[in-house]
Amino acid sequence: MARDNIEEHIISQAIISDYYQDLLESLQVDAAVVGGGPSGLTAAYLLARAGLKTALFERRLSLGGGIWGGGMMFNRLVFQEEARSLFDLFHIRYREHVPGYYVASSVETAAAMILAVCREGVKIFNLVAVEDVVLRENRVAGLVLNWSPVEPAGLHIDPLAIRCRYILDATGHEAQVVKRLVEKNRIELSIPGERSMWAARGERETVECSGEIFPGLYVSGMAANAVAGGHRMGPIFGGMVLSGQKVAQMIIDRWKRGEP
Ligand code: 48F
Repeated sequence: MARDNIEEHIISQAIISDYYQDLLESLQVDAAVVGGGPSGLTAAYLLARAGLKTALFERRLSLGGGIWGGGMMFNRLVFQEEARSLFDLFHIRYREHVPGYYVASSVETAAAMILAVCREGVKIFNLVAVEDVVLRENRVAGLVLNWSPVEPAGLHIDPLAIRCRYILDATGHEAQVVKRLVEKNRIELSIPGERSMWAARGERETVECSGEIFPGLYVSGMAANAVAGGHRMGPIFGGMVLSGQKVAQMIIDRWKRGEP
């Protein structure tokens, strides 16, 4: 193709048709992950790898959530022995700082996890915010979506919705999906938010508290911590990836049993 023969409208056509094909295919999925931080990325990767049709919605431009910032902008993160196999699974390089404490680049961690999720076939929708859930009887049955700039701009624009069998709230300490469900439906569930820092406890609580919180709705990572009132843990990320793994396995087992 000659360089002076590039048609702008064909470029637009390629982008629009490719994106909309993904969007149309994602109107009904098995699993919808809300939030592209470490727990959401881990869960999305494992769900797609197990064969579930999986979509991930992230309201920011880039995926990765709190990974990029490392600790106080030092672009490194730490994880512990229990999480090593997951860092290996994503082909992330690391070194043992002292026995039991592993350190990795936060940039490499984010990049490796994002690439793995893309390559596993997860449909990714960044710049899309989850506003609400779709309800059927006493369970969640879908997500209500809008472009993320709509809400901050105060625009009165109705959302679109998709159907899904299982939803994962991996929105970090805001626990946005659970909060919306509780507020809108006057559900008796208090969301205390995270406690002050205690790394050992926070790491344990995050994994313990990850699971199904309402029929069809799961929480992981800092969202699980916020819902249960667990301690924050700072820039140690083992609990985040282990929490995503735990929830993914719960959903995969249920899906394999053919349960809604
Ligand atoms: O906060 P985030 O990284 O969640 P996480 O997986 O990991 C927490 C750690 O990063 C860190 C930590 C160390 O262990 O404590 O904080 O629990 O990622 C949450 C993502 O969800 C997106 C948000 O932009 C972020 O990238 N998000 C939040 N609300 C919405 C959303 C929403 N309503 N719709 C779509 N995405």
